[in-house]
Amino acid sequence: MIDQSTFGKMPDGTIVEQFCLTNSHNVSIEILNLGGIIRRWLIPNNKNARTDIVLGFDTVNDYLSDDSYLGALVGRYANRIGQGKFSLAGSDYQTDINLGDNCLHGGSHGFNSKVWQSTVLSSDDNPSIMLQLFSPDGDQGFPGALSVKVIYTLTEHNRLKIEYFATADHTTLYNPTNHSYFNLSGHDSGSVKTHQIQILASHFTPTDEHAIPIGEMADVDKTPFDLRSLTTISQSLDSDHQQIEYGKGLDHNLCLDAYDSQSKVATFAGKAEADDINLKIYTNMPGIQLFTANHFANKKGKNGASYQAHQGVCFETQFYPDTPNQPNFPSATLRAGKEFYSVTEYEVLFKEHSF
Ligand code: FUC
Repeated sequence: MIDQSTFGKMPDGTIVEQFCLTNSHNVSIEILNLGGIIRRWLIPNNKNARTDIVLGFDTVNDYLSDDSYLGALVGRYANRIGQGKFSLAGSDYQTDINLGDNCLHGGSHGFNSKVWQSTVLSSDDNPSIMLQLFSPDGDQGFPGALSVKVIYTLTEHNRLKIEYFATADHTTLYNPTNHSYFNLSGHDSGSVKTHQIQILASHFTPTDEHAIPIGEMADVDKTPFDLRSLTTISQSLDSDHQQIEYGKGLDHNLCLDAYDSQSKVATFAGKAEADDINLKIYTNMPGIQLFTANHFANKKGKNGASYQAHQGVCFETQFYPDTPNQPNFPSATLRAGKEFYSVTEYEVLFKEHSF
């Protein structure tokens, strides 16, 4: 089932629509056509209610004035490009610079801040919507006109399937992701430090102090990035490893060992004994930026919530950061006329409760 309603208005008066996708297990996911933002993700709990497992805001203005990309689709290039410079097919490019000396998440006017064209594809038991956006040649400094499409489907198996499609008229870069912050005890329940994470990655990309990769794919062994078995997040966050000190927490790309979209790449588990809820992630993208909301401080969230550091975790499936300047990283180049496709699925496992 899909309920469509008005969420608010952009400064120029454009209406922002909200689509609430619900399946027969009483799982609901609310998605805005502004930035494809996942605003609420409701899972039935044992208190005769539903837990909202993603951080979000109440108004369009809150989304537009914040720089944390809560729940949003990110593009053209998720994560950083060092100094916003790269060479592609014999030409040099300079993108918009919006974080220090670097380009973050596609520049100042990224896909997260645009109202996408929306179409309901199906409102049955696997409700699905399609969002489309046209990014002109030179948008934020990136080459080629790019047409992008994202399909969100909530399945009967409690998976949110996010499919990304794109084509360009000129060889360009494309690296999309979704920037949801998960907290399995509820968006307003404080720190996720006692949640657990598993990521099937034997390597990570160490960075300089500005989070730009130094080019290495380092072994995770004996580092806070060894999450190959289920690990309590505080173990990594409390480490005095220089990489953790740089970002005041986890803000790193892990290189997935296998990424064929069928195999699970990551698990996020709620607080032991308190939450009987788990998130499993599947993708065909080579990396995951694991980010623990390190800079949050009294951020005014939904329904009067106040978000603090480490109140949510992002699992941003993507190409590695700064790929265009790192010849040994998997390529994010999209050739002119070729079809880009990637898929990420977030599956929530919970005990079914009857209302
Ligand atoms: C993540 C991080 C960044 C940034 C942003 C809001 O993707 O890599 O450091 O703070 O989110």
